[in-house]
Amino acid sequence: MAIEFVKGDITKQDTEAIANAANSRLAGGGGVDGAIHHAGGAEIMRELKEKYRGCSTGSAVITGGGKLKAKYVIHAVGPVYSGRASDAQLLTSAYRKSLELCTENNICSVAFPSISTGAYGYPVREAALIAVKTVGDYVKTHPEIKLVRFVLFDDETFQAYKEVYSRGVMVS
Ligand code: AR6
Repeated sequence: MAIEFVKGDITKQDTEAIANAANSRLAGGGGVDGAIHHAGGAEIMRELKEKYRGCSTGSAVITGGGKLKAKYVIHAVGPVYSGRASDAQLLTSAYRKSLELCTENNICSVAFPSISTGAYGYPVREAALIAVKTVGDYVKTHPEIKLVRFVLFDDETFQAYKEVYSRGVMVS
């Protein structure tokens, strides 16, 4: 099992699935969401509209990957940061549900962006702690997941995730 951290663009990843930082209307938008729909083509939105009527915050749904290298896209909906305790629960649950979808669909490798830390305003270090801990906890009991790669877009986010990981936060 490997957890990797790379600085880069999630749309270019060759993992079996990539996760999207979506909104609860599954309507597309800016940031990672815009980049994924742009690179993956209209097929992804078509499938979303056909199969789902939105997705609650803290949950996730799955579609094919369209023109992406990844075979699947997991559309995870993180919380808009509010400063309340529920933020952490909802962010944890968005990662956890995404990982459960991997297990259910026999997906062994998945790439995640830093969910909620762009337009949704979640402080990066707090979000990194949650992301790395939730992934670490899940893979401990789910050996079917062989690779989780965090793909971080900017230097500050990349450094925050690496630092959290190197401090051993995932070893609980
Ligand atoms: N690859 C990897 N990371 C990226 C990419 C990319 N191509 N592009 C941006 N990021 P955001 P959120 C980083 O705003 O906060 C959308 O409009 C970005 O720098 O994409 O969960 C949706 O439709 C940041 O570090 O997601 C929702 O309405 C991180 O990805 C809303 O934004 C997340 O930023 C979701 O907001």
